[in-house]
Amino acid sequence: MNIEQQQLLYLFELPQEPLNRPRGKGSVLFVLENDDTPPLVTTRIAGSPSIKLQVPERNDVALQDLGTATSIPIGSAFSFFLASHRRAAKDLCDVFMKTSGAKDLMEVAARVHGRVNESLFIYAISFVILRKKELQSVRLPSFVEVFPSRFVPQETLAKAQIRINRMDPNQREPVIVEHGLEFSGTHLKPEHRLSYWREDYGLSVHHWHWHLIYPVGMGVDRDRKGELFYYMHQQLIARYDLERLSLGLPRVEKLDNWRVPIEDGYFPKLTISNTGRAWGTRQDNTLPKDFRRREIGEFVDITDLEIWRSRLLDAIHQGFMVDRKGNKVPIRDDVTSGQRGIDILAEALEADEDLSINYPFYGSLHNFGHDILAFSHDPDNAHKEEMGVIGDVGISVKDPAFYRLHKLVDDLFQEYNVTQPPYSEEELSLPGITIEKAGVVRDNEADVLHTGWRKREFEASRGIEFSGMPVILRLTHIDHKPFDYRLQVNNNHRGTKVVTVRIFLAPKFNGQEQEMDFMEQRILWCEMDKFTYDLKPGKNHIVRSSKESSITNLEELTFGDIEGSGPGNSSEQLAINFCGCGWPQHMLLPRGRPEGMVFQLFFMLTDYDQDKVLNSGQTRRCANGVSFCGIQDAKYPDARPMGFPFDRRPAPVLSEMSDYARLGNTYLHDVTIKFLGEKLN
Ligand code: CUO
Repeated sequence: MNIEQQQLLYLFELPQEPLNRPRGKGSVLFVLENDDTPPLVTTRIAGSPSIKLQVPERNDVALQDLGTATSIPIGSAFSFFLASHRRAAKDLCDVFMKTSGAKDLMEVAARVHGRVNESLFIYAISFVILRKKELQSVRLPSFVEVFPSRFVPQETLAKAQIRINRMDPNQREPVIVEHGLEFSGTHLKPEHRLSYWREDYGLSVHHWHWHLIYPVGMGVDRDRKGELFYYMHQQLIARYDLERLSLGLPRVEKLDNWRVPIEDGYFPKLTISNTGRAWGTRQDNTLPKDFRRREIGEFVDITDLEIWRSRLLDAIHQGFMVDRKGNKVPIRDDVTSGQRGIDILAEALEADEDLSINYPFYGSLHNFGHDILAFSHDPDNAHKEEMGVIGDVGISVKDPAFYRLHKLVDDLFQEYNVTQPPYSEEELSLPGITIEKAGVVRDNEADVLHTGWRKREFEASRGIEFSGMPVILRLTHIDHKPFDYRLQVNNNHRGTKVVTVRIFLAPKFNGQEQEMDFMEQRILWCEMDKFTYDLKPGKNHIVRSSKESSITNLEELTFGDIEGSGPGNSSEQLAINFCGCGWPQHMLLPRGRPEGMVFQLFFMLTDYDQDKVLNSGQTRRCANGVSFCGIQDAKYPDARPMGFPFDRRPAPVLSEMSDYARLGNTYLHDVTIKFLGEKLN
């Protein structure tokens, strides 16, 4: 990252503060030509900023008229699920995309700063950085440090400011804000026992990044985008269910009846911005209502959602969709032609206005589902209340209703999946290759994995102004002890055989403590890792670290890491990490139970010659979290349908997991996960 690229990042700091406030811990000041406002130097910053970033006056025509980009009020919520907000994002991104190079983008963005909604501003600048070739080495700082008020209650942040106000003015030691196992509710309601998971910072960041890379309505049509929308969210729901079963809670139920009250409310206690505007709240047993927000020009009826769902189900069962001209378009997966029906279905269901095969007919079930839930407490703006967090792509995963909505979405995809022909035994096998043994090892102990609590620090003062004082947020989160997968594999071929190693995890028993059958367990298999391996002839011992997982992002990069002062600053980490997409590594394992909970690992080797995708092998840009995020500027690197082999119902000859396990290239193995709480070392 060169100096100009690094300077761009100061625009991510203090998104709600004017640019004449110092950034970079008081060392950097933007100086806008022809702006005579004196710098807002805070009381505790000694001396004046040493770096002055000169921003010349710009006469670009686009800067005079930002289109609808200024339509979202400053300080209010920005929602990618609202069509009008997506248009605003498109207009702003179009302006930023016309820049060339980091300096140009910095100057244009600095001129826009303060004129548009701050969440929209951060979204647009992130979007452009991820898409411009010349900015490919720019690393985005953690969303937690940019918007701390979305992770810690306003009350906690206000207390930090009060402490600062009372402190000796000469003190320079950072103020520590502990945010331990305090979440948005008490255990009086069983759902709140999962708050640590839903409100985990990494989960929110993952979801934010994913939608940044695969947005709707932004003219982004990446390889298998629709299928990835299905798969990433399917895996999110599966992992949520694993956590629920760990806690003895029933699996999440789909929200398929919009005409009965939603049992679980949500009160996040978080604020949208530094100005203290609160996210909307939802009482328990709120009845969803028609969405009539005149001020943003968005309207949808519950009946619309029901009609769209019914049309989508018709399409799934009839095997075709109807395009805008009335033509029938088949939606079966066809491996020979390369057509993936699931992409067509997903673009119509999510829905992307431009990519949907027939937006007026199939509507926008998922996006408006978010909106109806986000505004259920004030659907017509009678109370002038803000949307709930489920309307914000950055933190929607905190709300329990998110999972019920996405379970509904996933239910449609699963309905589609079971209409696909099952895999044949031949498609699942790999002659000549046998897994003799496979399992996991942690600290020299086999097949017992440990989870528990750990802490992680972020600089809250990068996102919020605390009189110039450094403020550190110390967050408690679930984590696990790293472990290795070990496989003993026989290659009976004469030469080397390249294989794809696929590893999944699922609970062995259901909520009634009965061993699950194939169809019950099928949608709970969580991808843990997927990688290629060159098997030499004869015996092979494969060792793979849990940290190398194909679904995870190793660590969130803080401002400090990027500047070179934080712990995550090894060059290896920066190289892998800079795109920031991927499931949080610390949430790779489900919690398990203190006494131990039995899960199953499923290992499968497939033929890389059939799995490989041309042109994808050469580039590794943004290849972390590849299974959920794909590879930037390249095709998705696995030709098989996502979730293979569990995306289809079983072949008649392979009706149970034990049948799958008797194929030589697979291995099913029990593993125990113990939750150690504070004792995790
Ligand atoms: Cu990710 Cu609904 O798509 O939140």
